[in-house]
Amino acid sequence: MFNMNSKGIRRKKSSLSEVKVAVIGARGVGKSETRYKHEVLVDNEPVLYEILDTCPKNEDDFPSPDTLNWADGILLVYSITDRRSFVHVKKVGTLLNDCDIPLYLAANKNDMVHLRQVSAEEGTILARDLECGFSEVTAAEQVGPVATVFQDLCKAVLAARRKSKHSLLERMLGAKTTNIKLYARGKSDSALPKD
Ligand SMILES: Nc1nc2c(ncn2[C@@H]2O[C@H](COP(=O)(O)OP(=O)(O)OP(=O)(O)O)[C@@H](O)[C@H]2O)c(=O)[nH]1
Ligand SMILES: [Mg+2]
Repeated sequence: MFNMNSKGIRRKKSSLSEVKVAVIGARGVGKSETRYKHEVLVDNEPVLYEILDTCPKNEDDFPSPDTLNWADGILLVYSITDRRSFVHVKKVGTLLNDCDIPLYLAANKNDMVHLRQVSAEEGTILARDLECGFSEVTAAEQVGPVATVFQDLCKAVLAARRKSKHSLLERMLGAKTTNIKLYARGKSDSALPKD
């Protein structure tokens, strides 16, 4: 019921936003390096995220329906030193674009510029096509930029949640008045004493 945050402050677990992130990418791009921390602040509110570190067996592996069902957001990772890993996330990202699931594109191994096969511009263009955030990081060395990646993705997930809640409310309020009356009668009926 209670959780301790990094500052040791006790709080109700229910007050925490939880975001599930699946990390998708070709083999060896550095996905497993992103697991160092599980809490970020979004608009000064702590958000706890759970990470699913996937491990594709084949190059053409697409995330499973179970993974997609589970995830609130997807972090697509490629390595700037591996063009095939870029082609992979491009393919997966393009297919996921119809699913309405928030994405973030991270280009890893930014320390290996001498072995660069994918330019920053290509990453920027793909992220623009996918309408998602993008940054180049060095997951193995830099903690801050990776935290920012999760922060941005969590922000996108929370915004998408608010939007779907809002459109649900709009649909409900926009429903026929008869439905609302029925609902109101149902409520008051059930509130009446039984005898
Ligand atoms: N130079 C450099 N190496 C990195 C970076 N991130 C990860 N690596 C190295 O890349 C290799 C693969 O990293 P992993 O995190 O195991 O990659 P993965 O995507 O989880 O790979 P699979 O689990 O096989 O799909 C390891 O040797 C890491 O140390 C980075 O930012 N820079
Ligand atoms: Mg791994």
